[in-house]
Amino acid sequence: MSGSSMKFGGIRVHEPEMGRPAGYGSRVMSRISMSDALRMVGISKLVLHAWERRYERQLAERTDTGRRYFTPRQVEHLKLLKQCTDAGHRIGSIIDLPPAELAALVRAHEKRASLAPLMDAILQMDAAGMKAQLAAHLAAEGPAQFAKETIAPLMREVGRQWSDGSLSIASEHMVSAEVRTMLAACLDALPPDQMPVRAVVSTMEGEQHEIGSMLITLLARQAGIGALYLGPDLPVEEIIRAACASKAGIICLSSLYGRLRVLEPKLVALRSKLDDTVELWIGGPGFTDIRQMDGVRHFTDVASFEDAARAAAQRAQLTD
Ligand code: B12
Repeated sequence: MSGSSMKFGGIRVHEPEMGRPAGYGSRVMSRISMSDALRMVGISKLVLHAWERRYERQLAERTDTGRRYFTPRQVEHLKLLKQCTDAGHRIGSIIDLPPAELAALVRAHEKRASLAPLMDAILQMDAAGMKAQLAAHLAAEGPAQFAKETIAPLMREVGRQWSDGSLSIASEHMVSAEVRTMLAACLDALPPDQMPVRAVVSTMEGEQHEIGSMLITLLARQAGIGALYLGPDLPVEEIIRAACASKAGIICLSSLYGRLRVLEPKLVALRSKLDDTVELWIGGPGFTDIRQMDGVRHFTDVASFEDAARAAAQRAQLTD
């Protein structure tokens, strides 16, 4: 073989000669031998062949003389496939996913694994252990990260185990109560009074899930919006009354269990009774399939909500 060599992950890889056709996805392709690649990924030749045969995929390249080799990118792809199968995903369900989605699956698995001790405490109804672990997460992560990266995935895991019957309703109630208490304390530590824009946050009548709206209240305050948390399950008239009394420029609603045929007419009624200057922001899984409505801003992710909240706070500061 001619061409130069370089180190990649402790393994010597070969740069092809100038003028050779470059492999897929890279202009200058490095070649990693089959044995080095399998060692780096941690799978056997048998497993690789089984994946390729069963799903009719070529996961490696071939030289002109028919020798199989991998590019660094292909090795990274294989590593992700391996990590996902280790995490319990069937290869058939992930083999066609792009690397970014595989990486997201790996991250979600790592998060679940890191929450395992907390889930054990919850399953065993060990209230003291659960509180201590939640407090440690809050201290290490700070309120916003704690809410987004510990509470949200934790509650999803609670929901998953609750619906497959492995976690009791009592355990779910215990963790929900503690999470509410902790989020309320985070809100107390960040009073909305001096913030430039006022908002109210709630859920519509019939929706008892309130942790999503508490989380949103906290993120809004972190972004500089003076958000008032009204509690869940409010009729349209009460939401309007609260928004007027607190001079809110934004009404923010969360839904986890929304039934669209119930939610949509209520949303239409709410919008029609509000002054045009009042913004209506909605988000959460219950609103996923809601049709687009004039004067209703639907957020499909938390990051865009935070951006919008920061922008609204900045606008208000400029006009002050
Ligand atoms: C705790 C809980 C309860 C508690 C709520 C306690 C409380 N005080 O809040 C109680 C016991 C009351 C309850 C009741 C019910 N629940 Co429940 N519950 C849950 C559970 C386990 C956690 C919910 C939670 O707090 N999540 C925390 C939030 C923060 O997580 P999140 O939704 O992922 O939030 C993220 C985004 O959605 C977003 N977001 C949320 N809101 C907003 C708003 C805006 C503006 C934006 C931008 C973003 C945003 O921000 C978060 C950050 O990532 C979920 C499981 C799950 N997968 O969520 C089931 C779940 C929501 N419940 C469910 C069900 C079916 C019910 C009941 C019908 C059960 C029953 N048979 O009685 C009732 C319905 C009650 C009602 N009418 O509302 C289902 C809903 C399925 C569906 N799609 O319809 C779920 C998904 C469980 C499941 N796997 O089946 N529940």
